[in-house]
Amino acid sequence: MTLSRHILEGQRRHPGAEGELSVLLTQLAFAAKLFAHELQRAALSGRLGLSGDTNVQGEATKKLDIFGNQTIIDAFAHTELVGGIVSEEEDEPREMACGDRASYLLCVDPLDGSSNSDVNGAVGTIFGIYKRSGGHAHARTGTLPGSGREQVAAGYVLYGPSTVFVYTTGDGVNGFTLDRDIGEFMLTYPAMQCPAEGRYYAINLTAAAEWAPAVRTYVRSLSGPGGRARGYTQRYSGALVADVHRTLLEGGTYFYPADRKHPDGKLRLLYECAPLAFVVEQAGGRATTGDMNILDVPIMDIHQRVPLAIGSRGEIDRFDQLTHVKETTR
Ligand code: AFP
Repeated sequence: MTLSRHILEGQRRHPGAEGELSVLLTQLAFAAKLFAHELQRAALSGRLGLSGDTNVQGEATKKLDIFGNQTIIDAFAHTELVGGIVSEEEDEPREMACGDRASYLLCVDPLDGSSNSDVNGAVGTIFGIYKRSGGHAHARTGTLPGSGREQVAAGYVLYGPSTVFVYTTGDGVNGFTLDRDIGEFMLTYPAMQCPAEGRYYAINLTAAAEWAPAVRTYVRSLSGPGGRARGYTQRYSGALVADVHRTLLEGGTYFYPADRKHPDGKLRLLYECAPLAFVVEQAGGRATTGDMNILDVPIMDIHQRVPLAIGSRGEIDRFDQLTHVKETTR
């Protein structure tokens, strides 16, 4: 089963569909193939290292950040598929030429985990897709969506030993591995289900002293000798996509809580947390800020940050019980 056929069969289950979302997803897969090819060659073609610029969030950008961003933009130029692109690498939504007639808004982190790129570690691309809504806050992007619940599709690409494309359109989650010999993504992870419990937890412990007490208590319950006795073990790759992919397949949790340096959390809602929350929820897991479901967080700004705990339902439920907070929606 190729990705293209899978997308087409999904489209046929929606009789009113005009096929634009299908082409959009196929273009994302095309961009992923280009990016995978470039990542493989980056050390040889001189594309490793810093670009010399900083992005809107004050982070030093890598040459590959810029390549990844441009690859996505080029994949949608003149397609009339997306009115605009919200990207980690763009200060403002990038309005697309000929985007006036487009039906969709694309939110993307082209290169997640860029610090891994110089050491040949796993990196990713994350995407969330919304129907363009009325209003003209931005001519081609429309007004911002209300929350991540409005996503019509989302997914990620993991560039590791192999390249894996995982997506949902709200009808379950499926994963595809790139067969480089034939240039096609093939279905290798059908109907992905996040186990209800898991023994892996992924977290950067260096800011532990600055977390809210409930977060500290929960992580201590996983990380001390008691946690080890119950089979918990830590994995942290430095790339959200890689850690969430493991969590999806094997269960467990990924956390990035608020700390002094990141009072609202570090990760971005529109192109990191909300897309992954949609995927994980569709696979039976959950994602929370600690006091509300990530998919219900009102979107106020394109580069908005939120604290994130994401993964197995049982683990996230336990985390919520500890934080004594009730979610509005589960
Ligand atoms: P970039 O997308 O800017 O490379 O950031 C990576 C990331 O957002 C996420 O993928 C990692 O899990 C997290 O940051 C790592 O951050 P720390 O280095 O603070 O643990």
